Amino acid sequence: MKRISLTQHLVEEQRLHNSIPAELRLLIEVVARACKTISHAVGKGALGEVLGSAESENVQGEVQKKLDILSNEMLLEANEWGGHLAAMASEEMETIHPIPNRYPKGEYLLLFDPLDGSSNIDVNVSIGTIFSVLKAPEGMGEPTEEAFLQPGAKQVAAGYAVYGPQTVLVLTTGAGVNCFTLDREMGSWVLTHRDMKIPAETKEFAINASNSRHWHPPVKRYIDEMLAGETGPRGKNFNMRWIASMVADVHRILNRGGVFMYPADAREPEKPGKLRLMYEANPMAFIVEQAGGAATNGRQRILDIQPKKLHERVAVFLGSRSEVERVTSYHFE
Ligand code: P6P
Repeated sequence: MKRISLTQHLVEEQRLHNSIPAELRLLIEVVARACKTISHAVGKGALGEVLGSAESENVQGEVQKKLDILSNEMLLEANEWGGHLAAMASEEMETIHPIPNRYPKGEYLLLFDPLDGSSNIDVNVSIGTIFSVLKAPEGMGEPTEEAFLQPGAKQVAAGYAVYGPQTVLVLTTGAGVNCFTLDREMGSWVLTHRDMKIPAETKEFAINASNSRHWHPPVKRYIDEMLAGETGPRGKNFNMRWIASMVADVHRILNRGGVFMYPADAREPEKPGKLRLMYEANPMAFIVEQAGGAATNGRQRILDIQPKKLHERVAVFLGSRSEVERVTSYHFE
């Protein structure tokens, strides 16, 4: 079958679904190009003098890796001159980043986790970039943080790159999910998986089991039933995977099914979970739903959550629809 490039795909999507206006297509192509440069930097590893800590902390209070900062700068520089954005927001920056006045401004807001899975960088385990695109509110003057605080259902595009054995880019603009593989010799993104669908049933779950003594009862019940295997209430055996890079776990689930969980737990009752709503949970929830899966915080659809703060956290249950519905139902019993 003749393979097509990201550009040809986006043009065809615009023709078929009228879902990718020219400015959004430019935005996606610019982000995709930035992911290529991040992939190149990540791929150098120790040879690129980019491993290790940057001796600084981000707004999350996490020690930043050099590559966290480098990836963030690559995305800022790639996106600020194009005229397609009003502002950007990143896990690595406390406040929003308005487009500098020397450049034209557009109607989109771009949010990203420039390098997700940082604890895996120095040990050569897959990491990635997650991004989310919103439209700036009508009549917005100077961009404000409030302009970003839209429910995930308002996203016009979302995607992630995985920097692993292959470098892949997974993308949705609301008309299904497509996956592109980086052809390193040509330097181009090639469509390799069209209209991905998550299997409704699965035998695999992903959770950091070292937190199990802190889990709330619905999660404990759900996991214990799976651990009981074929002689237990589920009547089948399950397998577990935890890569500690959300992009890698979600990509596996997109390909072969599964359920990914980062629940709230008893350690910090006021903390609703570890993952961030705006640039981790929302883009992944959009992609997962577009692939026929489901994504909740244990009680409601993630895409329906009204954000209150840019860096707010949320509990995440996402993946094969039947499993997400089951574990969510346990939260109401
Ligand atoms: P833990 C990476 O830091 C991340 O934000 C996600 O990519 C990943 O799923 C999770 O945190 C891993 O968390 O507590 O298992 O290290």
